[in-house]
Amino acid sequence: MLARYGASVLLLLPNQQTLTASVRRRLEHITCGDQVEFETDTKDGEVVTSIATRKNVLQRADFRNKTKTLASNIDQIVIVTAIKPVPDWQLVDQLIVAGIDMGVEVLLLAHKSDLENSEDLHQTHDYYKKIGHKSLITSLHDPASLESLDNQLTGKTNILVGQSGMGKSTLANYLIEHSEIKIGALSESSGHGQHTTSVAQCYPLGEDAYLIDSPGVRDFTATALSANQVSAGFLEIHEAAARCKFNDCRHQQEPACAVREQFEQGLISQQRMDSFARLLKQQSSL
Ligand SMILES: Nc1nc2c(ncn2[C@@H]2O[C@H](COP(=O)(O)OP(=O)(O)OP(=O)(O)O)[C@@H](O)[C@H]2O)c(=O)[nH]1
Ligand SMILES: [Mg+2]
Repeated sequence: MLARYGASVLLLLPNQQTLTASVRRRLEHITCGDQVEFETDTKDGEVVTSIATRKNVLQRADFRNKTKTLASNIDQIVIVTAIKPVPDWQLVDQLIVAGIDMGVEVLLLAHKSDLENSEDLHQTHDYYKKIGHKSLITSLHDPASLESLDNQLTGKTNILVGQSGMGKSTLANYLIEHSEIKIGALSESSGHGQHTTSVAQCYPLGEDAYLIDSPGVRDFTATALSANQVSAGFLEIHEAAARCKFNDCRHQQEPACAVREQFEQGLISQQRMDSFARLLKQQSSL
């Protein structure tokens, strides 16, 4: 029989039922989102026997530069931001780059819009929208916004990603009826999230739709990407770069650089220029 691998030993069946199973030892690299085949063994119960070829994997490099796989077979990366904890836009850009490189859809959320000063957050989202990204303003206190979000997730395997404490599990909890996902309170003193979610977990979300809740990340280093792959993930920079005089322009001091021209005209933000430069540097040192 076929199923999706949820987490630990939970299988999600096409009829949206779940099943616990063990995994054949030689399949130790099974990951959240995998399409698996399983059979019923009279002694061991349900046993996963094979993993289908993955359409894609979301991977990151850990602090030792070892590749860690977060999830597989993703259609859409949903990047959750809020005004609290303070958003790390470089992390957002890294996740966008990873999503574009994987060829999946990217959706940005300006979540907790009920919080004070969320206008600042919305302004940054307006910039991302202007350059061509999908962005939604959501709040737990605004059911219509969550319905709009739900509509964006239909028929896809979605993964919620972002910093700890942004509200990923809260959103997942709302979206998945009867879910028992653990939700943590923001620690009062630091305002940082508590990394409540410790492993990625996949949940059924209606017909042929899934939602993967992932643990919060502090930084996200994609596995080795070329300068071109990084550039392709910055839509506005990539678009302008096509008009630079030099093919290998790094948009620093080179003459006739279309990217710097756009920056000087205020069409590309300082934040994105800095983020782009830092990411290029980071990738070249991997
Ligand atoms: N004001 C407000 N608070 C929210 C909203 N959504 C979530 N929160 C709160 O944000 C805090 C963190 O929520 P979580 O869902 O645990 O965050 P997370 O992103 O899953 O965190 P990790 O699992 O650590 O990655 C909780 O106290 C939630 O109640 C919202 O729309 N508005
Ligand atoms: Mg969580």
